[in-house]
Amino acid sequence: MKQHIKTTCRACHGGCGAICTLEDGKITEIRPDPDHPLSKGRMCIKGMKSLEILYHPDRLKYPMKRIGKRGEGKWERITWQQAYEILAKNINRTKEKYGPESIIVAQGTGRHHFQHVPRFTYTLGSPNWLEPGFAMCFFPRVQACMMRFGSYCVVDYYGSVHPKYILVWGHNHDVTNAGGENQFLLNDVIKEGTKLITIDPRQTNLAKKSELWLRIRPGTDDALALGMIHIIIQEDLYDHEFVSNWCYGFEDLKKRVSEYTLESVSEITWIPKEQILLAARKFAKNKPSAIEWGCAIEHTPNTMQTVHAISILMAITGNYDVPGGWLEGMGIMPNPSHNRHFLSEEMEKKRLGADRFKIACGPHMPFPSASVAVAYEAMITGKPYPVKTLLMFGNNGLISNGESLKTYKAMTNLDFISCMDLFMTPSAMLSDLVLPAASWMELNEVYSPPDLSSHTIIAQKEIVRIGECKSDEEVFCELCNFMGLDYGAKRPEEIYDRQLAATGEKFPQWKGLSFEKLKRLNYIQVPIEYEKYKKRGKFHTPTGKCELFSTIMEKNGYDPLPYYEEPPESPYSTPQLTKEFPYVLTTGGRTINFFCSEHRQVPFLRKSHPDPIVELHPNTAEKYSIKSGDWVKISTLRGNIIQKAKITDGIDPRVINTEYGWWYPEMDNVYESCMRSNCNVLTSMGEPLDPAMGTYQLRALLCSIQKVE
Ligand SMILES: Nc1nc2c(c(=O)[nH]1)N[C@H]1C(S)=C(S)[C@@H](COP(=O)(O)OP(=O)(O)OC[C@H]3O[C@@H](n4cnc5c(=O)[nH]c(N)nc54)[C@H](O)[C@@H]3O)O[C@H]1N2
Ligand SMILES: Nc1nc2c(c(=O)[nH]1)N[C@H]1C(S)=C(S)[C@@H](COP(=O)(O)OP(=O)(O)OC[C@H]3O[C@@H](n4cnc5c(=O)[nH]c(N)nc54)[C@H](O)[C@@H]3O)O[C@H]1N2
Ligand code: SF4
Ligand SMILES: [Mo]
Repeated sequence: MKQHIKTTCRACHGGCGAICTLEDGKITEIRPDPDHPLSKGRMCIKGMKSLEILYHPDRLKYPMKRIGKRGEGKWERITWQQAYEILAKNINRTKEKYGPESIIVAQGTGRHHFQHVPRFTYTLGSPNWLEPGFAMCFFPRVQACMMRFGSYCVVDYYGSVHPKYILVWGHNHDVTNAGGENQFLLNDVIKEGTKLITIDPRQTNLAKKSELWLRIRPGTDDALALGMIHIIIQEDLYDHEFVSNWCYGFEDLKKRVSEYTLESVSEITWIPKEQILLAARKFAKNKPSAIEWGCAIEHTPNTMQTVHAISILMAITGNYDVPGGWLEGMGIMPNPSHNRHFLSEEMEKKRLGADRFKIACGPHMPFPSASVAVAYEAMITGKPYPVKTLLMFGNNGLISNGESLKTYKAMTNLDFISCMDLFMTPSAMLSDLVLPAASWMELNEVYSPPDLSSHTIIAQKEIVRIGECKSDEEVFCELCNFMGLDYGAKRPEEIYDRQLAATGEKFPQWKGLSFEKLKRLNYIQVPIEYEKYKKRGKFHTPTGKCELFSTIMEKNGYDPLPYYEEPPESPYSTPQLTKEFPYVLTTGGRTINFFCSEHRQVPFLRKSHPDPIVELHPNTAEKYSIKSGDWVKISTLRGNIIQKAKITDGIDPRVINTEYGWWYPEMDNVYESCMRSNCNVLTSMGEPLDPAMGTYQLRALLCSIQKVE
């Protein structure tokens, strides 16, 4: 008998509605759900091809312990009971010998278990959970919005009014679809007349669809944003009503941006003056407008101020929480408790990075994590204290952390590493224990999109299970219960029920909501309201205003107003390096086939994108006799890799772009697999780091190229 089960794809950050056909205990088809309120009958290729993930012969199916040398690839199948015994023994040994802070729990980018990792870490007694994104991805944007508006906000694709213009800023949204379903919503509004202005060193498809493409020098986005604010104030294009009634610190801002003249900004960013003027005017004069921003603006040591500057553009143009602008969420569902009460004040202060990066790691911030750069340094040096145990849940740090050679050295120094994943990744290969993780068709979860600004709750459903895989949430519950720790739930569904009960308390129409009920309904929504600050009479900030001058930054010892800082490795800050490394490197620039370091082993996805691609301009290629399809060696001060050339005039002749996330599942040798084409061999986790966030340098570095003969 065939059953058609509605659920939610989570093969990326997003949540597209999917219908899975179940026949004789096997899923035989995945198709888009036409009734889904957000994706409305669309899915991308990764979602559609997820059966190749689910039933892949190389899926990890059982817990396994290492029996050979680290990285040698010799494993023995064990039971979950034995796996929990090994975990408990190593966790307890580390705690007794070095203290709980010596244990690090690492996860990856915004997956289903994101909020459960801090809960698990704090239940173990350690303050140190981390994610290779976080300070490098999304969290700076979240923090900037929290400090400015008291809430995170997203582009409003959801009401009847659409943005007139969207500034697509360091974001390749119709490929990377930050919230998954958003790629479709963006393309819907474009069809209905929304115009784009794209700020990107590469001429992406969105840049081609744009009225204006600003080919920015990597790492100079803060200067451009400050320059645009300056133009908008100077030409009196700002929203007087919003600024005078609702903003704090306008005069200070005005003074600060006066330093950023059109001439100087054009020189810094390599963007012609007339284009900067046009972009500022079009954006400010057309209301409503919005900004779609991506992680490209969060990969330099001046990340926090860059993100601050860009978010100010939304504030002074009065585009906050208006139809077709940036939407403040309805707060439909609270996060699960993080069990933070298990951490003493002293332990909070011990979080790696807490003393330096107050906004990302500070003991008094609402959602702090440990600093990746500080944690990996501690694994090598034992300072400020020894780090001995690394528990990874959906994290392929060898590929996604900066400076892979350093990550490798740090990991090989550890006493114990466990890794829970779908596949035997390079990071899993270096571990002592591997645990099989469930994919999106195999687990129960509640998810509330759009991310952090939500008005929808969606149920993800366990339909099948491969081997003995489990969801990360189940492992957290079971392991803590096995160890006699008070996790606060025997099963993850108890936690979801509590979150959904809180939804029912806030929105009476959903009183009595439970996970079982949500599963039957598939999704629920609440109506969107706009200009909520007017009804409240205030913003949720210390001054009650929209803070152009951030009192939280000031209180923590940082500049309350944004400023530009030249990238630490650049033609201007380190001219002595340009002889050996003449090009500006950027990394990332993702593709639709792969999500971060995933999917290189999925046949359909790999076949249509078999090799890592480095993009360079025809004039640059000609200098080195490089033709399209040639292998190119790319080098920086940290190391070198090879990727295949794509020659395009959609990039500045002085700029090189490498793809991110590459390793070769077909190779047995860990080192070779993760060092040959992984762009993080080129990047840096060293100083300087962003003073507020601890962000390191994944983009805007100097490199050289050479044809591989
Ligand atoms: N140079 C450079 N480096 C970058 C970036 C860049 O643009 N340039 N981007 C950065 C950004 S923005 C981010 S967010 C990080 C991302 O870094 P990560 O999130 O660490 O990404 P991955 O390397 O893909 O590792 C995630 C692993 O989780 C596994 N996985 C998937 N689903 C599950 C699950 O449900 N449970 C478990 N246990 N495992 C699962 C996948 O198979 C994969 O091996 O990388 C950062 N690194
Ligand atoms: N298909 C797919 N989807 C994904 C991912 C994936 O790997 N694959 N990764 C997920 C993750 S973790 C994240 S964070 C998001 C990331 O998604 P995006 O935020 O879109 O990140 P990227 O594609 O790395 O970079 C976006 C654009 O920024 C440009 N860029 C590079 N350097 C600069 C710069 O200095 N300034 C400016 N203004 N632009 C620059 C690049 O050319 C690129 O076109 O996507 C998520 N979704
Ligand atoms: S965009 Fe993301 S959520 Fe949507 S189908 Fe693709 S992978 Fe799945
Ligand atoms: Mo990310």
